[in-house]
Amino acid sequence: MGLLVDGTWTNKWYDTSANGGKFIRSESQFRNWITPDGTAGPSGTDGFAAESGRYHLYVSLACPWAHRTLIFRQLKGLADHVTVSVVHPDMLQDGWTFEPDDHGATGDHLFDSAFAHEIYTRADAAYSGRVTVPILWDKQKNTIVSNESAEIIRMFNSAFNTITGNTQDYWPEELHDPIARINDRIYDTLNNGVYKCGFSTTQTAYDAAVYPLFDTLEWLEGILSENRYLLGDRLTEADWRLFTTLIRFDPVYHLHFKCNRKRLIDYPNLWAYTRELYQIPGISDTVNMNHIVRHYHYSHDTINPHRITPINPLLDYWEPHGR
Ligand SMILES: N[C@@H](CCC(=O)N[C@@H](CS)C(=O)NCC(=O)O)C(=O)O
Repeated sequence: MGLLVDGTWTNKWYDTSANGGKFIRSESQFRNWITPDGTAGPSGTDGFAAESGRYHLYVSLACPWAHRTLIFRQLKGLADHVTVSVVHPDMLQDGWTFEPDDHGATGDHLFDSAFAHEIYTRADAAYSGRVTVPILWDKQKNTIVSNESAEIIRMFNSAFNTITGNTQDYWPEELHDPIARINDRIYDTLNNGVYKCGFSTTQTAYDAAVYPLFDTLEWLEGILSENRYLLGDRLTEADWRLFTTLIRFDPVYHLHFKCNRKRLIDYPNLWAYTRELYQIPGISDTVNMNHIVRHYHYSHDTINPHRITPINPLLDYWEPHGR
């Protein structure tokens, strides 16, 4: 596990000692946007027009942030337009690697690189920072468009609509404010909250993360007892951002990250809602439990030094959801 410093790979894990044992996620640095005509988006520069076959996604099937982008690629009919490479689930001293496996790791289809950090230095030879997935690559400009999943899903939501004919909108104008509000709480206490629990290195930091996490789950259980989806009858990006954390909750976060006050299946509405989203056509293909369970338990040796991968709880995601 490590990061790039001035373009050189350095094997260093997150240093929590400066922050009272708290895990603080760094900001993504590549923030350009694909737009229908190549004009600049809310950040970054112009020149990234939506075109079939031009862009490539680098993902880990284990990673909840990368998972969002795969879901939007699926939902928005982009599978024939945006190509994908999948990293190996074990993230060790070299970071993410392109070692293929029998469970979905593909190698690097574009450059046959050994390591994901090579993709970052290809875009910026002096890059300093973490080497994270997802990475959205532009084959034409030979650079990274974006490494921020929250923004990649917004691009996928609308930039390619005229190419695909798919106008399904998961970020509808009239719901921008309520979606942003619910995303903020879910990001802080749940999507990132599970990491804050798991990566904390003091009791105080863990306590500060774990109670708000379960308060949020209780709150969401209440919302979903009245609403079909988070914002009412309409499925939005907020649901998909929540889904990638929920699907990992019982197999990984409950045990490995010590989020163990309750399991997902102890919340009848959240559990049925997770199954409903899982059963939407194309979504189950984006969920790879082998990579999910393997990655966390095998990679984080500060949490699980013997790298023993536990057996999975028996969960039936295909059980009728009744919603
Ligand atoms: N803000 C980024 C976060 C991505 C992220 O942290 N990905 C994790 C995998 S789940 C990663 O690649 N971590 C490697 C590292 O931190 O060194 C996003 O949402 O795209």
